[in-house]
Amino acid sequence: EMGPEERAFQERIDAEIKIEAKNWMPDSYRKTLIRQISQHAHSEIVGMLPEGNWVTRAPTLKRKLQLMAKIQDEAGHGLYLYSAMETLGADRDEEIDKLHTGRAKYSSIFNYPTLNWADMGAVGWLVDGAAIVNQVPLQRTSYGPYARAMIRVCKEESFHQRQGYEILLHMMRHGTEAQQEMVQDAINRLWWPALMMFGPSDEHSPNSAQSMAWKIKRHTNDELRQRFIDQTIPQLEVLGCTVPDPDLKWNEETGHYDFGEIQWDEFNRVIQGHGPCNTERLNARRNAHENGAWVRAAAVAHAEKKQKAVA
Ligand code: FAQ
Repeated sequence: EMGPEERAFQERIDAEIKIEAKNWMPDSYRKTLIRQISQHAHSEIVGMLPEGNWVTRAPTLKRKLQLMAKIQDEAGHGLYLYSAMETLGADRDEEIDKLHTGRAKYSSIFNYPTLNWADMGAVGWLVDGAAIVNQVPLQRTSYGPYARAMIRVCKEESFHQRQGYEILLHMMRHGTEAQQEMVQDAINRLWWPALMMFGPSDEHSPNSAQSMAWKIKRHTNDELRQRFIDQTIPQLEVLGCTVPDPDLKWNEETGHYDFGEIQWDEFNRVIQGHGPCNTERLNARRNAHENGAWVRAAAVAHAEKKQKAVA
């Protein structure tokens, strides 16, 4: 049985009115949002690492500038998301500590290595492409601060997706045979992990039903995965590449692509901390945090000094 506060809350959601930080909300709605937004923020921050690997080896000055701009955008996304999370009463330091001690999740995709320059194209095209498909509906998520953060994030993700695709198109159209092979190799390695970004299949997604009822999520994991595949395959064909899935086939009847079975064992291993780069990623984050301690201390000292000068 819903109490009067909870009924008013659900009526607001049903009427498509955003929930704001000061509104009453069920504890479990707050917890779910803190979980999802913090994981999303951590993903943006950890997601800088696979690309950071290529900043010093970008093939031209322009490519380097584009890559640095993209990585800086991701830092910005992480920061807006941590701020949105704080409006729910969560503590940023505590949540970041959960990441650093392996108690918080972040997207599985960032636990795979980036082995050649084509990976920078494939990450932009496939990983940011998947992120957009997931995040466009989040612009209409029921919690106001999260929805508003997503508007700018989506604009920037579309630039990322386009720059990634352009890297691959350039390598396919103007590259040597070896460079064209690098593109296909990057797609072969990243295709299945990109599909896993949408999360477990609907029947194994414990959070979906409640998150849909609260309109935190607007579509199920499988719906968004299908949407991503349907819009990505035509782009793959323009590149002249293939995906490593012998079962991928256009289905005239459903109007969608059929595709093969995802290796859920691999997905579960990766989110439990045993993917190819989990240890490396967390070590890099912890080191960055420790090495940045003096910056945080200096910022606090500066703020205190300024406050004293005013008083
Ligand atoms: N990786 O019941 P569900 C980016 C967890 S884009 C790791 O279906 P839910 C941009 C899930 O948390 C990537 N864990 O869960 C970029 C839950 O665990 P918990 C970030 C995953 O929340 C591009 C459990 O499995 N985007 O960073 C994954 O309803 C390039 C059961 O799953 C977002 O986070 C996974 N792939 O649906 C940056 C988008 N999938 O907490 C740099 C916002 C599921 O119960 C470079 N998040 N899990 O222990 C969402 O839309 C949702 O949270 C889902 C999962 C769809 C990810």
